[in-house]
Amino acid sequence: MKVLEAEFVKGFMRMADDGWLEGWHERNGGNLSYRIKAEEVESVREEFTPGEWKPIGTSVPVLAGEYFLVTGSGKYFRNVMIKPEDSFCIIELDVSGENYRIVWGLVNGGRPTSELPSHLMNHEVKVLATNGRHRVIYHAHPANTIALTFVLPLTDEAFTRELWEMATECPVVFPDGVGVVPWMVPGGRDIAVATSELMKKYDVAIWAHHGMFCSGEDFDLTFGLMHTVEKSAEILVKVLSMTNAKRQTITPDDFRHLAKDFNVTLPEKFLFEKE
Ligand code: 2HA
Ligand code: ZN
Repeated sequence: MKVLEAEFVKGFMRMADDGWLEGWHERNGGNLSYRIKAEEVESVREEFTPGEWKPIGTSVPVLAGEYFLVTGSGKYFRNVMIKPEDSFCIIELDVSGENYRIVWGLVNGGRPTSELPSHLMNHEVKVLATNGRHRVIYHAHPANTIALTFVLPLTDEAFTRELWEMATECPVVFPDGVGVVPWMVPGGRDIAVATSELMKKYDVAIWAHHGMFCSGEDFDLTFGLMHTVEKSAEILVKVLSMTNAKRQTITPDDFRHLAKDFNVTLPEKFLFEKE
């Protein structure tokens, strides 16, 4: 089968385009990766033309030999639908988990996303934490979430609690909460280490003054997670634009009742009494 005819590739492209349409991918902002299933790799292998091995910039031994769909560095989400083979690629990791090579795509040259270390370190953490269920890592620049990083304390507790309060579905969609990474230089190993540490506990990591990372099992769940967090952030931005004092909200006991009925566990550290 041709790569562009495969369902997993169509799903990847649709998700990228959905993010573009949401306004989360100005210029070359954001990046997306998918850990390809073995049978999916076999279904498109006939089109592979392996390039040179190159260093990843970090070490991900758990992912040795795996294949990933990844957006290209400097490429625009806006172009994924019309120029797919120029905008993303399939990479293969070597047996050490320290090098990759492009086997398909980026036909006009280029390399995988500048955030490849963060993507792969997040994938490695999630393979271990979910027994291989999570396959999608998504990074975008959604404006409301970013705006909140200028006004809320940069703590997991503050962000999780405020986002949960803004929409009843939130504690059900991300019951573990969200993590916050303070401002750091993007693109390197340090921010990748900080993000993947948070991904051991959460499926969402917010990068202060930059954007968000989400992890999930498939394209629908991962896009839906980013969408839910950003919608909640939008509501909080609207509320804070009207007043800095909520007249009423969802209380810690309300959350405990919700948790019981929806069969989720909400960590008590997020259900603190507010001053
Ligand atoms: O340009 O979003 O974080 C891609 C990015 C870098
Ligand atoms: Zn970014």
